[in-house]
Amino acid sequence: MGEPASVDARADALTAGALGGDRRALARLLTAVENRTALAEPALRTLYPKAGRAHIVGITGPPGAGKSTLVSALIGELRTAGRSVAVVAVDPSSPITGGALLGDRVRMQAYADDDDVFIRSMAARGHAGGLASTTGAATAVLDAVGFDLVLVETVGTGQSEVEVAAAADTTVVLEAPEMGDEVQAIKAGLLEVADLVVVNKGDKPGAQRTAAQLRAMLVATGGPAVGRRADADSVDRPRPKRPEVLITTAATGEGVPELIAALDRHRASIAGMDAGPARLARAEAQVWAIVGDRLRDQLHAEALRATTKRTLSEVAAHRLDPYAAADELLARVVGDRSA
Ligand SMILES: Nc1nc2c(ncn2[C@@H]2O[C@H](COP(=O)(O)OP(=O)(O)O)[C@@H](O)[C@H]2O)c(=O)[nH]1
Ligand SMILES: [Mg+2]
Repeated sequence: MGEPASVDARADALTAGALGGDRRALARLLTAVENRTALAEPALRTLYPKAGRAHIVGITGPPGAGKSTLVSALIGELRTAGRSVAVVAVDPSSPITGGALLGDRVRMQAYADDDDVFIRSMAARGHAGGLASTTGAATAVLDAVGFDLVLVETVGTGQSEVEVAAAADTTVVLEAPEMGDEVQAIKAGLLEVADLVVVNKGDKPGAQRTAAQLRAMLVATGGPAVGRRADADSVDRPRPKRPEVLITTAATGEGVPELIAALDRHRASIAGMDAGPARLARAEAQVWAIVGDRLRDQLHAEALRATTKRTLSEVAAHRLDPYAAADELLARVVGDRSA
């Protein structure tokens, strides 16, 4: 009988469910946000004002450093302290078939019955340039429904860690001893986004030495500093001081309470910075993504579709440069709106 529920009504139902602790509703909301379906907008409009209380922690580093193991150890320690925690695992491969994630799943089964733990994987694929906004929207949802901490695990092998750093209040860069030259190469880029540097696998020989090297590197470069990133085309993140270098053994939990204390200290150091650089960067990523979506929608709407296509064809044929084309398209939309 009756009409199918409107998008707004369905969004309201899911939002109310998620806020009331219904984990399936929460999962469906996150799917809507990740896929940017029509449900996402009304849901985020309701949820966004309720967010802003959680501590969003990004955990990045090379594959195999022990990020997932550390996340698991952090969950255990946080739960012992009575704090609720959500995890967003950004996996570059498919979220369903990713081998590493399967291992994570098994590991996380321990929390299957704990309502104060929520684990979600998200595919990084297909989000070029949009990872920060998608992650930002997902963490806003988890924040709004009341998790104390939201951990975002992401493989630090390229641009993704910079994007995820934009979505976090505190970014932890994880390293492991004896990871060779490959790590050297990754390090410089990764260290730039670090608020805390953690050498995991403290049980292995070389952990102390790796930590000492990292401290030396951070001293030599003066540590990440405000405005240091040369390619910064978005708001810079705060760099109140050189990142601490800690050692953990995620496999046994050693050093994990100290890591939590360091996370709390970092959080305290940025507290009150409601519109501080990290949050501005996150806001910027989300808003620009929506501005882009809105522009695209308008340019592909009935009235403009044909001219948009023609302009794009002109660029494809090299009769028009992309900048001139962008100006033309913008002028059409702005003209369209002000009419
Ligand atoms: N010896 C040792 N191994 C660890 C430690 N933490 C993680 N590992 C192992 O390192 C491997 C990669 O861990 P994983 O958490 O999947 O790394 P990720 O790719 O960074 O998420 C696994 O075999 C873990 O068991 C640790 O503290 N000590
Ligand atoms: Mg992992």
